Amino acid sequence: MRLAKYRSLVACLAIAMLFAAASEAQGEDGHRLWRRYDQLPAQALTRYRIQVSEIVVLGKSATLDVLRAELVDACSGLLGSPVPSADEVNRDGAVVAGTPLSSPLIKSLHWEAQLAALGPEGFYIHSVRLSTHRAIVIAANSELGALYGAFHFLRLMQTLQPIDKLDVSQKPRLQLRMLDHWDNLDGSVERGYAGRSLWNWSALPEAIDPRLRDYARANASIGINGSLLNNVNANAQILTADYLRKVAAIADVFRPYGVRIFLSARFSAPMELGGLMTADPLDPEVGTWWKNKADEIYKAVPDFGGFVVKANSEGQPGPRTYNRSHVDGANMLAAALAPHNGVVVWRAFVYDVKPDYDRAGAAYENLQPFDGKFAANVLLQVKNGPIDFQPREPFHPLFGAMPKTQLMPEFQITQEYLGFSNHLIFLASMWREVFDADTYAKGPGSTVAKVVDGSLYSQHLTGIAGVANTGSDRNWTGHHFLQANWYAFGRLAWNPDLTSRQVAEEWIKMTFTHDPKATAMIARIMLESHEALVDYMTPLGLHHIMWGGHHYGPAPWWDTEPRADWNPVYYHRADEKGLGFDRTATGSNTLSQYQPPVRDHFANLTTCPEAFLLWFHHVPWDYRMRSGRILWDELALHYQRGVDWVTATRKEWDALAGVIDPERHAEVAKKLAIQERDAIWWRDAVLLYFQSFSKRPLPEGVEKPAHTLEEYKAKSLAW
Ligand code: GCV
Repeated sequence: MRLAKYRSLVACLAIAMLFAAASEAQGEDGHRLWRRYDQLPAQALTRYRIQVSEIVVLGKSATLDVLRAELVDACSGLLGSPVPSADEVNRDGAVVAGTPLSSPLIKSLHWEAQLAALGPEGFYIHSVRLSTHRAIVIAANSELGALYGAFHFLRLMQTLQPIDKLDVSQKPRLQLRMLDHWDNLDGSVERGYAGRSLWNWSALPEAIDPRLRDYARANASIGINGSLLNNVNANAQILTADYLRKVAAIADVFRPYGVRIFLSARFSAPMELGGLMTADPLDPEVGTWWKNKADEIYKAVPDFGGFVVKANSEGQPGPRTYNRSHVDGANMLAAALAPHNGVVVWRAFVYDVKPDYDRAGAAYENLQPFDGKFAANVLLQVKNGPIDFQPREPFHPLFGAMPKTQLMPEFQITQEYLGFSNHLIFLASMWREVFDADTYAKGPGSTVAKVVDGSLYSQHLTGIAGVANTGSDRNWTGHHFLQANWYAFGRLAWNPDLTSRQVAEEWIKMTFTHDPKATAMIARIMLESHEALVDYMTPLGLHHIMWGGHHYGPAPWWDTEPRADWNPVYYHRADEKGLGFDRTATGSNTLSQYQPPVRDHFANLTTCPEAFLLWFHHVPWDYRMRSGRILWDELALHYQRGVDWVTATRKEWDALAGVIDPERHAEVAKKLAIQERDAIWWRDAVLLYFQSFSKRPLPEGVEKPAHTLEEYKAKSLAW
């Protein structure tokens, strides 16, 4: 007892010193993400200080240590006074966290029934009395579950929720929630706009960058439990013994936070590394090579998650190189990983050029015939839409067409086609559209969310991947607001039913401000941002009209890429008659890949949502839209509306000076200026170009372009 008191006194002093040092040292550079544990507003402090007085995390393990430290640091910071760690419940306001195994206090509560339903990662938070004292208990079946519970509890405080009568049970809806890093071994990041790779390969395994821990901690705080370290355009070197030592060092840092490592496997690795003459998946030597490689990996990284494979896509090798099928390839790798409980994430992003083909139908054609053929530890990873992470796409037809296959959506958090890290856009709204889309695969209500969370077809293994937007930039994502997309991805992966508003408001309060007016204004900006970006980039179902290669800025005229389907002209099909890609029965008919109610809905011009009009139809310039305006006028007004939104947002943001700290305020303001410049560029360049087909004047209310079409065509990235 005395020892316990002494320890808690020492802990108090240490925290007080830490706390003083921290508040001095913190600059507002965004590095702390949404885990800013600064003192909460006065109105919350009084009650929270009574409700939270000490932290009781019993037991010792890497995860329990992390859990204890997080609760102590966070509560001390949020309450503005030291909250000590204790070995027993000494007073009212104890926060007790752990599992029945790690904590006799939790075991004594006999919560077997409550915990039974929570699975390995869920948590139960309940206000109770322990040894006559009021306490909040965060209990779980695993230490990781308790850590997730602790982060949830902290989120409640950070967002000023009541914590007096807690009774919260949660478990993730999707099992594998992973960030995919398209990081190359030379430190560059494919489609990365926030600096270099976070993994410093040349310094590993000896030197561990503290950011690795920060990264794992941020992920754990939003429930992300997997990280693909290397680009899917893979370099086989990652599988060499040298690199596996480096990978193991990263895994050691991530492990306490429950983040498991995945690697992109280059399909031809048995030839490149093993000296085999072939990588044919049905060749026994090849199978053995992968089996041995899997064994070697699991020796170095016992909790390795598995392989992600981009096969026979954009020049990557794959089973089809040897006249074998995707199933042959995926199942061969699955067999190598199965003894270790590893999984294969096989990507459905496969598209071969054929005469008259429509890229939007390619993944379905390549993969759908294999429904029901993949091994039990294979997940088929399907991009949200059928083309490639456009500002808006209809949902991918595969979600409604593979009932016997474990499907896993792939979202892109990094903004390859969405203005890099220069444009403020909150992607939760876009992802909600995808989750909520009804595939009709098993009648009405068969939403994408229900397909991928396993509830529609009792899918055994579930998951979701987001292509990361993180990098070595101090603020992680290159733009303070784009941290919200990392946050939103994790939150929606945990619970795909959360509303965009809920996620936005949580994030704002944790990251920027508790000021109600400012929160409301920022939330509105975030919630409107996706529609606005679609307006100034690709309204009414237009898609892929960006510059070739880098995909930044408008270039609807672009037609010099070696593949037809990398050129904007392939997608918009503008001519003197009209605009858009006919994917109905009179055109490519890839609309037939959707279930009949969806197909009919999109095929009929009167029911097709205007947001997808030009995705599915080639529409005359003078077609009457629902507004009564003709297509050309409506299109032009969408572009103008997008620009107007950015202009208005800049003003609103300026008005928040004084509410937001000056450093982040100024940095966001600079990015908004770029966004406005780009929105104008988009409007003017695209409208001038399409005007050369429509031959119609700009409608009233649309500003005249400042340059000629030729000047826009000649423009490089630096305008
Ligand atoms: C990693 C698009 C991107 C590529 C990316 C590819 C993929 O084509 O432009 O950079 O490659 O998608 O998802 O594999």
